[in-house]
Amino acid sequence: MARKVLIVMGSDSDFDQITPAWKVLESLGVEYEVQVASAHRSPERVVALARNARENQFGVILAAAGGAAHLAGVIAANTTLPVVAVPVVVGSLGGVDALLSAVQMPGGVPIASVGIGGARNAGYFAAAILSASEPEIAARIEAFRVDQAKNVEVQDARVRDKLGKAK
Ligand code: RP5
Repeated sequence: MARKVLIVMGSDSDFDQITPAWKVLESLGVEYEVQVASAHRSPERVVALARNARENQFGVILAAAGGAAHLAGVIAANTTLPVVAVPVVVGSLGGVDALLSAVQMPGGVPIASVGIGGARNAGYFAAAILSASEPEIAARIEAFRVDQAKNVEVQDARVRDKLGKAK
C-alpha cells in the first residue's frame, strides 16, 4: 500500500493557507490525513503524531505554522521521516519568522521548507518524495508537468494575441 502524507497545522487559523497542499495531493491521487497539533499548546500531541507516523503508514510530513514556528522542528526531532515546513503568513513579521525558524535547524535534525505561504508546492514536494518508491505517483506528476508546459504555450499564444491587437 502506498504511503500517505501527514499534514499537521499548528492552529485551525492556518486552515486556509495549508488547504492548497491537500488540493494538490488530491489532484495527484495521493492519500493524506490532516491534524491540528501545536508545538507550544499541545506538545504531547505533536510528539505522539510524529513518533507514530511511520508505523501509521505515512511517508512524509507537512507542518504548517506561523510566528515562532517550532512545529516542523519538533516533529523532526521525533521522527526520521522527511518533514517539510510550510511557513504561514501571520502576525507583524508576515511569515519571515516562520521561514527562518524552519531553515535554521541545528545540524543532525534537518527539515526542508517551502517558501512563505508555499502550501501548493508543499503538496507537490510531498508527492515527489513518495514518487521515489511509487511509480504511479511519479507518472501523475509527469502528466501534470506536461499539462503545465502546455499551459505556458497557451499563455504565450494569448500574450502574442494581445500584443497583436494592441498594435
Ligand atoms: C502558530 O501560531 C499557528 O500555527 C498559527 O500560525 C499562529 C497563530 O495561531 P492562533 O493564535 O491563530 O491559534 O502556532
